[in-house]
Amino acid sequence: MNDTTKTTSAVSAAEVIKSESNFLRGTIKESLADAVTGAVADADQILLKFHGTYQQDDRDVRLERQKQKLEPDYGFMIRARITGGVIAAEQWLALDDIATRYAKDSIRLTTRQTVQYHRVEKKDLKAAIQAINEIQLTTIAACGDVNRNVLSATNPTLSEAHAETYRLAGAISDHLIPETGSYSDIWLDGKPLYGKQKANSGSPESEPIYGKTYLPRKFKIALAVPPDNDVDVYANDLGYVAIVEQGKLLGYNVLVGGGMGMSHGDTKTYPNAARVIGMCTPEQVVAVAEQVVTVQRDYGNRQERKNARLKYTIDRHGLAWFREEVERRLGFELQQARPFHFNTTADQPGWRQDSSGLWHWCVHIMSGRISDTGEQRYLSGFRAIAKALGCGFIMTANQNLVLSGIRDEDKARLEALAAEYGMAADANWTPFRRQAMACVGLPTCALAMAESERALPDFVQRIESVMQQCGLEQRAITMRITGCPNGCARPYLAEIGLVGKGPGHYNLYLGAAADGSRLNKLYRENISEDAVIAELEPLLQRYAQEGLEEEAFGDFLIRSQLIKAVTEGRLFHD
Ligand code: SRM
Ligand code: SF4
Repeated sequence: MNDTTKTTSAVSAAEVIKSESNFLRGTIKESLADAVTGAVADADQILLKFHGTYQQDDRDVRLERQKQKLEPDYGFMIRARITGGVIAAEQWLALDDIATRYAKDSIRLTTRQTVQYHRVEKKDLKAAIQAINEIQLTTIAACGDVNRNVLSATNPTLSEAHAETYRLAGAISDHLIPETGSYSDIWLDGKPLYGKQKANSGSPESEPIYGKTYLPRKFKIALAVPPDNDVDVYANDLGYVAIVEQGKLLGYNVLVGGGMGMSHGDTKTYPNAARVIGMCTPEQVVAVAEQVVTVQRDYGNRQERKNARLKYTIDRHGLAWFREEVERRLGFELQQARPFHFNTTADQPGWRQDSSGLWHWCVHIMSGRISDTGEQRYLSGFRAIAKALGCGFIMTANQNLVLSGIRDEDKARLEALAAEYGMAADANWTPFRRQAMACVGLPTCALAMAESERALPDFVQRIESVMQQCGLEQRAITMRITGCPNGCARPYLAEIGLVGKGPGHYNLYLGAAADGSRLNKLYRENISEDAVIAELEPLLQRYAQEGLEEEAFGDFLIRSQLIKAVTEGRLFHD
């Protein structure tokens, strides 16, 4: 594998590439025009991420192609940027059309409220990205060392606080979107990005917030409205938790330094749950985001990418220093944080009614994979529903889809369509199955060490059957699987976390809080799927016998001292 991010010089190679890229242009245009190969130049692979796309190859056929002396089967992953995951039926239909034309009839809902396409050929990349921009969505800064898609508590229509939170998520996203004109030059034939007055390719071009080397590393923001923590706010570099008292939105507690990524065997890397530093008013939310970003821009590690996330910057300098530095730049102090309480990280199943009387229906989708397979025709089904009902579509951070704004008289029609296309199965799913998540992993992810999305159904079925034997089938236990320790399905915040170590082998983490506020702990290392089940069986049996009413599995493991609590949101490997 090509590793252009390692270097022995003062800054990492990625920093040099950014700095010399002319605001992320590099030689992307030339790479796209080169018809001899399905790949792009090495440096352009780094730069393309800022444009929302990754070069990948099909790892299932990698060895075979090597033997045949063929170049890898290259394809591109494209990630859209969709604040809060909220789109209209027409936009869904267009996303569906893009999948059908360019991405092998498959849409993947991600753990950050957006969609990804896989296996897009280089020759189709520009057309696909253009098509996304034509529906007033974009891909800029969906990946790369910038602020990514901003998460917002699922469904803005649920309350006034949800609506305001969604509005603020959009304001943060717009404020932190890169200014570079390279995106419009490369993908949009010079047309401005949606929402921008003009394409910024003027001279001198500038990035007022980021500067020409952007951030040291990716940056993630989420806004939650208690009691739901459906955005997993503690996993983000910057989190906001709405403080609502007597129906009135007072402001947001500000959390910093969350992140999941670590490397096996490297104790200088670790997952972290974000910590509260104070509270701000709704009017201050965007300014706080800007200054948290600029502190990370100026103090983040630009030598070692593995230690470059905000969590490490904060740990090097201290939380108190970080708060003071942010306040100094803001010119005001944050207020004292207020108490809040989360119940769950899960999406509420089935129908939910908003204050205006409209209905919203959550369809749980295994790993967020939307395609037509056998009798389960999710792609066709959502297409039929979008055409018939014109409802809203909301992607959740749990890789599910909420069909939104349904009138009373359309509920039966929607249910009938869902049944017709084999999409109503989740009505009978156990809470455990509904909450289970896996990252994409093989065959597209270059970093996967073990199966994840493709292993999920089997793990779910086997653990579900143990739970059934113990009489636990109605208990909601979170389980998340990733193919490597980067943590894309946030496994370190799951009561049962499985993290790929090698083919067919996983590290087993246990004991996180069901509300997403406490990390789990490494329990067994490098064990097979059979061994995972064998380890879980006695623990689930004891939970069934000794667990208190309403006590979550993770909490039980800690109370009973089967797992020691992880203090201060940190993970220790002792
Ligand atoms: Fe992720 C890298 C997929 C959410 C932490 N992630 C990747 C790449 C792009 C692999 C690569 O760098 O070559 C994966 C592409 C796989 C593929 O074939 O599509 C990938 N990440 C995903 C998605 C699609 C997983 C999913 O199943 O939904 C999620 C897309 C989110 C989005 O729409 O923006 C996704 N990734 C996350 C999350 C969860 C979150 O943000 O809430 C995390 C943990 C939180 C965090 O950032 O700490 C996450 N992804 C990583 C990391 C580790 C970062 C670190 O600090 O060490 C990497 C590797 C890296 O950046 O070097 C990574
Ligand atoms: Fe790939 Fe690892 Fe992320 Fe899974 S957790 S998608 S294997 S980078």
